[in-house]
Amino acid sequence: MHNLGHTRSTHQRDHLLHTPDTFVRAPLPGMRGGVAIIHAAPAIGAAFTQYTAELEAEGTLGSTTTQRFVYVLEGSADLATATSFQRLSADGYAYLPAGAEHALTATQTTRLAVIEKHYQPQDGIAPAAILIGKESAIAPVALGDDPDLEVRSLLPDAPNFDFVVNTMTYQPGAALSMVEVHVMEHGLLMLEGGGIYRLGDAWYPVTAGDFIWMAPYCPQWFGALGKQPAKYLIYKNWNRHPLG
Ligand code: UGY
Ligand code: MN
Repeated sequence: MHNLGHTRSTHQRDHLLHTPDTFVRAPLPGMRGGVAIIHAAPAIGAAFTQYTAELEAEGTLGSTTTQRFVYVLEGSADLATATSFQRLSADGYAYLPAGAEHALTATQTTRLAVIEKHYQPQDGIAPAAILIGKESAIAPVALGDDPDLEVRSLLPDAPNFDFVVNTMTYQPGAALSMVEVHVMEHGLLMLEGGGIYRLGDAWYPVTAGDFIWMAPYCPQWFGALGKQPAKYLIYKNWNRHPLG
């Protein structure tokens, strides 16, 4: 049955819900053996770029002059830098500061969440070094006093980072305790489960595989539905004065 033009995807002034049925794939400059689905970019008003890279074995990302954060969604990839060589498997991640020479090569069919952002230097603060980690090795912290809503911070909350990436895991029925309205923007990839996301003045059913961009000040709230936890990977700009 044809979908007759229906989709949950929607693009509004202050948010984008990007669902897999609408993903369009194209290679990025320098990428070999793979394609990218660009979810967020300056073209929608975002101050960062987020894409899913789908690589075949031996596929590689192109180089970048900006900071890059990579999270392995599926498969595995070898990360070679000037001083290290490491295999990243599912839920492994790497932060690469601007200018850090590196090559990331898939060892099998692999999907990566990639975030790139121009670094905003801060007087007297040296940029961060390369960081490699595994999401499942990070100790969770309850958000507020809700034991059913766990946050894992994948990057240190330190002034040499101008963004953070966290995972948030909601037990069924758990929800944000407030509608948030804040200056930071978000890139969000649903990893598991689903629920209802309030964005602006609309409430959307969302599920694993969906991407959401939230502009600065986009009213936002999430409640998890179903019988399994809902989990998402979420980017926000951080640690910088709004005047730059
Ligand atoms: O970090 C955050 O702002 C997070 N609580 N936002 C969200 O989940 N939409
Ligand atoms: Mn938020």
